[in-house]
Formats: sequence, structure tokens, C-alpha cells
Amino acid sequence: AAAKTTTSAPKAVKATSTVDKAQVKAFKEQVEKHLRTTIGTSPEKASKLAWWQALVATVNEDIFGRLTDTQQTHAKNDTRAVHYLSAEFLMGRLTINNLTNLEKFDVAREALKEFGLDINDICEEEPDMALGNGGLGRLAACFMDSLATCNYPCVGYGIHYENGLFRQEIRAGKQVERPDSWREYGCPWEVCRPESVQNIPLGGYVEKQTAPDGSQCSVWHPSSMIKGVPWDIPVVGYRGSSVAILRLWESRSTEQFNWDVFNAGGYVDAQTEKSLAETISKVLYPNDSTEAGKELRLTQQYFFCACSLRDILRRYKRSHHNDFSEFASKIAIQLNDTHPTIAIPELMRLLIDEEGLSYEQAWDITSKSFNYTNHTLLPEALEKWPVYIFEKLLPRHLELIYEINFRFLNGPVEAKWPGNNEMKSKLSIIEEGEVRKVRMANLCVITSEHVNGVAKIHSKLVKEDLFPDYAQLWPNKFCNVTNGVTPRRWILSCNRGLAELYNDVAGKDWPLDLDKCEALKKYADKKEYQDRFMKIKHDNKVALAKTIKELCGVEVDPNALFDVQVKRLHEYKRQHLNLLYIMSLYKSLLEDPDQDIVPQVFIFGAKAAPAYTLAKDIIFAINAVGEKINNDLRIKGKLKVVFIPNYRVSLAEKIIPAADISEQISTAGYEASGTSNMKFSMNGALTLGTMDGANIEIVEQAGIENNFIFGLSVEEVQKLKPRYNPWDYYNADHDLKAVVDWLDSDFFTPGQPGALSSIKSSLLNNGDPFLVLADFASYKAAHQRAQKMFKDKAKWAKAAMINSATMGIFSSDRSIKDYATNIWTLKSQLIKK
Ligand code: CBF
Repeated sequence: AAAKTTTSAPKAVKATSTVDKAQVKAFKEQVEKHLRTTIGTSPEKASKLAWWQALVATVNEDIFGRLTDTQQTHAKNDTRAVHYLSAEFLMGRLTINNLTNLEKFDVAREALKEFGLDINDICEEEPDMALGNGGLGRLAACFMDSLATCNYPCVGYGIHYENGLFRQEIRAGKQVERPDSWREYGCPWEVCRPESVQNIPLGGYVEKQTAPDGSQCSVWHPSSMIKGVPWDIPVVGYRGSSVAILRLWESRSTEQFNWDVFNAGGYVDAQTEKSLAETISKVLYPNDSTEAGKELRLTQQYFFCACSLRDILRRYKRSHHNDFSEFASKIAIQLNDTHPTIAIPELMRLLIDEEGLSYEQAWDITSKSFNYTNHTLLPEALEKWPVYIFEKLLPRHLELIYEINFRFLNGPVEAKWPGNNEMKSKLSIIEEGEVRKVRMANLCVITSEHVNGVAKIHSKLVKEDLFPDYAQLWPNKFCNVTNGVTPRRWILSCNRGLAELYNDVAGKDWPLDLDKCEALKKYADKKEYQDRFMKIKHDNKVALAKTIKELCGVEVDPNALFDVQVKRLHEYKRQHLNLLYIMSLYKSLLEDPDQDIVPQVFIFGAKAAPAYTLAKDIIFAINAVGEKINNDLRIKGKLKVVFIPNYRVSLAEKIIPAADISEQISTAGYEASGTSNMKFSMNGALTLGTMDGANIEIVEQAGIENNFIFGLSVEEVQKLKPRYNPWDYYNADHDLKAVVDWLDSDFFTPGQPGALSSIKSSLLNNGDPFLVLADFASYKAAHQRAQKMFKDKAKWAKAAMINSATMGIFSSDRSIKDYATNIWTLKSQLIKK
């Protein structure tokens, strides 16, 4: 509606005339050259895919030159560097982001236009690089962008999964998983580096040997070798800064093909070894914040850590030979959650068994090199590996873990709590029990110099609730680095209208210093700017409405309030709380169809882990309720519910700029930080959320009066939990009871009564572990406040602008600078051209 009442015309969104004609011409020629000489086709015959490939080849000319400059500068200066070990990097698409960071987007758009092509259309050809599950993997991708932009020497290390996170299809309302073969036809951004291949030992047994001086040593006789093949993906920093490397390891057999078996007639068996080795990097485990606990998963973790450490050692030895005294001053290693923990005993093993250092020397280096980021408090996500799996796959590593544990328990623990066996068993790396287990988080905390959480509240809980005894031993080890997101992707690339507004009010450097956006605040009361801001939002909503029509077949009105919850599906994120509210709103509309409410569109996007049945049931319920509501003429289109299938980074880039409300409704204390909450606020959505994770810091910046905060606080959740009885809430609230009971009927699933009952059952019979019913009334009240504010266009626009303008601290550049200063002691390096 705001858009329709616009009086002063907003500035044009980027005038074509500002683009340099000579640059456009040169770019056009380059694209055509690549189309002919790299791709082997002509403009007349080229498919969209071929155009995209030619575009990438053009961009790569720029990138690889800068990459070489970056690497030469770092090698020449022998700089300290950080090595970011992460099992996930959720990169999404790279084309628009790279063009933006090279400041070539406008030139490229104009050049393609001269061929009669729309750049956005061409870039739809690019598959998402979905090598991650959600927040943790996307954080790693934002961090790579910031490391490159801020010129920090770094390498990101991960796994070159053949299949990324599954592609989600929705059939008859239900999630169906399909493989995501993102590089089936090759990925033009990556380069294979055969000169840096590694061979990784696995399995076998450890033999004790007596050295000539009488000391005992261990010799590992592995049973197999896996080849690690590195693929490099250059990550371009903004505006000509450095180009960072993301190095992803692909597993292959050391023997391509077993000729002896083949010659003996075993045609199929001859392939077996090859396919077993290749299984390691075949597929990303689709679990978010829950542990897979599978042997293959540990093998994946070990495989990429072992390859990466060899790579780190190789580079270090190039300038320091076999003198390891400077190792810890040159190398910082960041463990992105516990997934790469096995790197700790692997570095110990490499230094002792292969480089000949003593245990003490190796420990000194190792314990100064590692740092650990915790991303969740959920007990099921804290990795514990059965000792028997270690015995089978990594017997020498197990031996080293026992040694680390022995020295820790009999050293610092005994000194602090003499004779206290209870404390020893609590802090031990080994969990005793029927199945003995290795507690990976304990190994991380014992070894690392720094342990950080990812938002203030989360870091406090990590220190006080998760590791309180370790905090007594080492209070200074624990710190906080609040997460951030890159403004290059999450404003500049995905919301060009808003970027243009910021250029006008804050100057063109805001993508490098997001605090500059604060300049918009002083215009937040001015109608002209409110209108311009809301027109940008409206245009984004029109574009999203089109996407929704294409993907879901549902017509939505861009003038309605767009209320969005997009994230992984998990009970603690409480999509079912949102659903219960929608049902209650629908019920009230059926009771009084003429009531004066703001038309609303509830938009969901979420993937559920394939084995998480209740999460899949919630997806089905959202679709079933949506189907009914969207087709109910009685409510006159006042309410729509859409579930956008296959939520991923490239969809987030379309959805987030179009949101009015950002649903961040986790049970307080469960969402470590959240990062979509930051992206939504930056793009002018108001948060409807709990005091959890980074929501708390968002509200600190943007003001509680500009957001809709509800629900129990962390302390209240902790207090209520032991005596919580969901039936009390169910029995006391008529509306709540009615909607929960509705789940048992076949109203939303004609002919299938009980199809949605598992949700009711989890809320009542299973004790409602995430306090959905306890927060329902307060959630409903927050929605009513939002409704009321949305009717006051000026007030809403002002709040949206203040949210967007005050998100400076959530730039991932700030997070990376915090890590560099407080954890890595790392200096940025200007790149010589
Ligand atoms: O820190 C990044 C994100 O990580 C998670 O996604 C995770 O996988 N543990 C958390 O759930 C998020 O809260 C957090 O923002």
C-alpha cells in the first residue's frame, strides 16, 4: 500500500548511463571470445548454459590474476595465516557475488543486454554450491568473503562433496529428498591441483617397538590408503582486495583400478576398492545441529583434516624446513565446531611419528595452534564417537587421545581438585559406560587456546552451563565472537534498490564499513525517504510474488504483510508455533470473515533431516493447512500460506529482501546465534522473535520498540522446564486447545484423520520439549502488535529503516576482525599487484 501512496518519485535504481561504455564493449568482446574459443559455440547457437560458462570464463580472467598476486605476496612476506577447518561451506552461487565484488556487475549486465540477454536469467543457470546444511556452513562462506575482503592471509579447508545437501521436492505436501549433483557437468569456478595431492592412511593396527635407547614407541600399520585430491575455489574480496582460497578435498582410490583382480576375471570386484575410497567425499550428511554418528562421517572428518594438515605442513616446511619452532607463530587453525576435532591428534601424530618431535614439543605446538568455535548447546549435537570405531579406523589417534587425557587428568585437574575422581570422570575425554566414547568437545576445549560461542548469550551459556568446570580451570580461555554476515551478498548483490539508497545517503563505502548505514537513521522520519524505502520493499515483494507463483502456484498480493520463516526445520526453531498461530488466525477469520485485519502471507522454507520424522510431519502440516486456507473463499484472500520448496541460498537472496516480518521464534537458550535474523533486519524486516541468540543483540541495536519481542527468557525457560506441564496451558486457553485439537481431525487432511496428530502428541504426550504451548499466548500478542503497527505505514517504515540502518555490527567483517584481533593475532596484508 505504501508503494501506491508514494508521492515523491524514488531515484532510479542505477542509471545505465553511469556504466562506462568502453568497459562494456571490452567485456562484451571478452564474453564473445570465451563463447567461441573456450566453450566452442557462437552467439547464434549458444544455450543459456553456454553463455553462463562464457561469463564465468571472463570473470575468471580477473580472479586468477589476483589470486596469483595474493599468493605471491603472502609467500614473500612469510605471513602468519589462519586455516579455517570446516566440514561445511555453503557457498551458494558465485557469479553475481564475484561480479559485485569485482565491481563489474553493471558492466556485465549491460554487456549481456547488448546480446539481448538478461544477466539474472543467465545466472539462474548456475547450480547452488550447497556444501552445507544451514547456519554453520553459510557462516563459513560469509567468513571466507570477509577474510578476503579484509586481506587476511587464510585458507579455508573442507570436503569436495560430490553431492551437496539434498534437493527437496514437495509431493502431495510431503518432503521427498533427491540427490544434488551440483557439478555433474563440471564447475567452472574450481581448479584441480594435482601437484598437491595427499595420501591418507586409514585402519590397521599399532605395533609397540622398543627403540635402541630402551624407550617405547608406536608404529602404525594402516590397512589402506586414500588419495586426497584438492580442488581450489577462489573467493574474491570486495573491491580489488585479496583473493582467498577455499581448498576442498575429494577422496579417490590410490589405485584407480585393480588390474590383478580384473585379469583374474573379477570385473566387478576390480572396482570395489575404488568405489569405497570415493564414498568418503560422496555426500554431505544432511543433519543440522544433530549428530549422524556414523563411521563414514568420522572417516570424512579425518580425511579432510589429514589432507589439510599435510597441506599446512608442506607450506610451512617450504620456508622453515624441518624447524618447527615457529610453527605456532605462523599457523592458526580454527575448528568450526567439533567436526574437525580429529585434526588435533592428527597434528600430534604427524609431529611425533613423521617429524620426530617429542610428545612435549608436539603438544606445545598443537595447543598453541588450535582454537574452537562452539555453535550449539543441543546435547545431541555434541559429538561423541564410540571407542570401538576409533580402534578400527584410527588406532594410533586413539592412543594419542588417551595420552592427552592421561596428562590432563593427572596434571591440571589433579592440581585443582586433588583426589577428586568425580571431577576427573566429568572432565575426561573418555566417557565410561557400556559403550566407551570419545567426547570430541572435551578434546577441543582441553587443547584450544580459545573457545568461543557465536553470540553474547550463547557464549555465556557455553562458559557457565556447558563447560563450567573447564571455565574454573581456564577462565580466560572462553570468549565471544558474535556472528556476522557479508553485506556484499546480503545487501549489495541481493537488494540493489536498497544498495542504491545507501549509496545516496551513506556514500559508496558502506559495503566495507556497514556502520556507515547508520546515516539512514536521520531520514527515518522523513516521508520522502520512507516512501522510497517502502517502494524498494514493495518492488522486492512483487518479484517474490512472481517466484511464489512459479514455484508454488499460489497468487499472493504484494500489498499484504509478508511474514517469513525460512531456516532448517527443527522443533527448537518452532515452525509449529507459527503454524498454530496461523490456524488460530484462520479460525477467527472463519468466525468473523469481515473483521478488519491486515492481509497476510505466511511464507515458509525449510528442509528437514531425512530421518527426522516429526520435522517432516511439520512440513506436511504446513502444506496441508496452507492448501486449505489458500482455497477457502470465505476468508476473501486475507490469509495465504506458502511453503517454498528447496529452500537454499539462491532462494534466500530473493526471499529476504521481500520480508516485512522475520520470524525468529526459537525457545530461548536453544538458537546459538542465528544469522538469517541479521540478514532480514539489514533488509528492513522487523523481527518477531524471542530473546534468544543474536536476536538480543539485534534488538539492542535497533530498539525493542521497533521489533516484536515475546516469550520466555533464557532464565524463565530454565526455571520452568523442570516443572513444565503443557496440559496446564492447553486446558487454560480455549483458543489454543481448539487449534491443537484441530490437528486430530481430518479438517486439513480430508479422508485422513490423524494425519497431523503426531504434532499434537509431541506437544502433549511427549511433554512439549520446546515449550511451544507456554509461549503461544505471548506469541499471539506479538502478532497483534505487529498487525497494529503495519496499519500505521509511517511508523512501520520508520521501524524498518531503523532496523536496516543499525545492523553495522553484524557485518562478518566485524566478526572476522574480532577473531583476528582476539583469537588469531593476525594482521591484514595489502596485496602487491
Ligand atoms: O554459528 C552459526 C550457526 O550455527 C548453527 O546453525 C549450527 O549449526 N549449530 C546454529 O544452530 C545457529 O544458531 C548459528 O547461527
